[in-house]
Amino acid sequence: MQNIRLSFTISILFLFLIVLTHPTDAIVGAVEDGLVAYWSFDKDTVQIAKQADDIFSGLAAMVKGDPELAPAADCKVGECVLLDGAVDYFLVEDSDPPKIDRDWEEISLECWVKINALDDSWNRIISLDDQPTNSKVITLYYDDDDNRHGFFVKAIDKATQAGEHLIQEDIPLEEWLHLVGTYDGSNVNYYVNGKLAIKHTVAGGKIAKGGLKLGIGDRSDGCNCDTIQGYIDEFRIYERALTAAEVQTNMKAEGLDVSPTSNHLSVTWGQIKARRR
Ligand SMILES: [Ca+2]
Ligand SMILES: [Ca+2]
Ligand SMILES: [Ca+2]
Repeated sequence: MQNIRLSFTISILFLFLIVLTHPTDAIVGAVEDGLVAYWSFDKDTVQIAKQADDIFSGLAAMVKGDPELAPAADCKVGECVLLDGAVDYFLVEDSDPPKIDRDWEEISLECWVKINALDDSWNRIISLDDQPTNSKVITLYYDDDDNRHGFFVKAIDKATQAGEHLIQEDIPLEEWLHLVGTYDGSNVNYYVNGKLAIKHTVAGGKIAKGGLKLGIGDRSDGCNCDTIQGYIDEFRIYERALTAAEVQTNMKAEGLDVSPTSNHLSVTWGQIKARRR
């Protein structure tokens, strides 16, 4: 009896050891504090002729044009989407209660992108805006004509001055770039591959609600004038300015935080299962 009890105890200890040393600990999860929505563009979240689902809060991005669901081998984390520069983009209108058309005291936009080719002026990778009014703009964008890329912020009468506040060169082509733009009501930071690439000030305060929509791959009103040719993966939007350290964490992230303190275990365990398929 003593022996059975001892071996039982040892088995339990081994089980604990296995759990503690399990490789899931090695998966870096993206920051969840302030996260509003997250499009992984993994295949189980995309109906390519219809919509792509945000797996964090359930927003739907409606498909416009004919983007493709790209295989994991061509993407950064799981599958992603490929836009051809003609019409293709995703439109997020909103939900009830609103998650997009609301006051943004602070904001961060984050994604992986691989641009295949340049074409004329403004191209919007991600754009939160009130087009066609155009009084509020938050966008990760690039501009071939003027050889620029960066994080553009316009809050009513204060705006980024493209000629001085952005990186004055074309966005690199045919390589995956991790881009993050953060705005805290005055400071605008643009990170490329985990490093602060340029910063400037737009003392515009909050981005106020009213007509705000989200475009992934074009302006929110789908002008077909700011489309991109390339891949987008792992798009996250936050209601606060991420820190430099958090930007680096997110660059290494595959999915969301799986730590026991996470409030979203159901989502994250689902993702782990998805990753192991
Ligand atoms: Ca993905
Ligand atoms: Ca197209
Ligand atoms: Ca150029």
